[in-house]
Amino acid sequence: MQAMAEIRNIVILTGAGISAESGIDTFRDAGGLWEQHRVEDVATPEGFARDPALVLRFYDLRREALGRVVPNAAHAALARLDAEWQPENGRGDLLIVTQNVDDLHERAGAPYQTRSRVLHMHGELKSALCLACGTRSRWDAPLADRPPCPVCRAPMLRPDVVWFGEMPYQMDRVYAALRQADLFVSIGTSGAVYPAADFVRDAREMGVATLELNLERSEGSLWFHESRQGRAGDLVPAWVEEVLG
Ligand code: BJW
Repeated sequence: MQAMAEIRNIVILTGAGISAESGIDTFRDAGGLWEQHRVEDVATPEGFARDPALVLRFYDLRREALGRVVPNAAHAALARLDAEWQPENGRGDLLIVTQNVDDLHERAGAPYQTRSRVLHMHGELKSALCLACGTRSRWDAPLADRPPCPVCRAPMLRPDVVWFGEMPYQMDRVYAALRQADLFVSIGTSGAVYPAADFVRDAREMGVATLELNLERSEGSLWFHESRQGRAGDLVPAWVEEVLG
């Protein structure tokens, strides 16, 4: 692993494991969301076409649950890193790419809309996508009662999240950041879903140092230069302390 002093640009990928200690279910762990629901029913465009009411309710419940959880020590540590790791402080660039649709990275740091260094590649619970006009709108209310789009008024809003078979958001920006990176860190993700699962191999091909922080060894662990096992709430603050030195 590269010496910390040589690291300027950092790309961090987060997954459901970083929000687990806040009380948000992961997908593939025991008792996770995919044990409670069939993926094909709630996380594919085909499932939505078959039974929109089921899918809208699934996401309404998860959006509502966000009001009952708060960011944990891992989100707080990344927010601190984000605040301090700035080119003008003699550090470098930072991009937090999250697969999570929750808003805990934002709530751990500066207020919504001012956060440009957190990228939600799988969309956000607090956003709605209009199937009629394509507008993405900030959204805090239920969608199951088919409210009208704030722009075109068509009652055709869906959760603004990325389902299987759909293209994740802002991939060009992710790959551009990886090309400039000195360090890629993956936190709390199983490495079971692509293209995020490939970032570690993409990074290595570009000569970027790679580090995994996860509760247990993941499907991608063997690809990382270093893999540390433990709870995100312990590992992430310790790693941020190391980096900020
Ligand atoms: C802790 C912890 C604690 C617990 N502390 N850790 C190549 C091969 C095969 C298939 C494909 C392929 N490329 C594409 C595909 C198809 C498909 C795919 O990946 N299928 C797989 C089943 C193999 N991918 C797609 O369709 C994607 N689109 C796409 O590829 O478009 C074409 C394209 C090509 C090239 C470039 C770009 C695009 C779209 C994928 C969309 C995924 N959507 C979901 C739902 C989002 C909305 C929602 O939230 O409902 O995204 S599925 C779900 O999985 C969600 C997550 O973001 C994602 C990843 O899950 P994550 O975060 O890793 O959670 P878990 O539960 O799996 O793991 C949690 C981890 O945390 C575990 O390891 C625990 O140990 C750990 N943990 N507690 C630290 N306290």
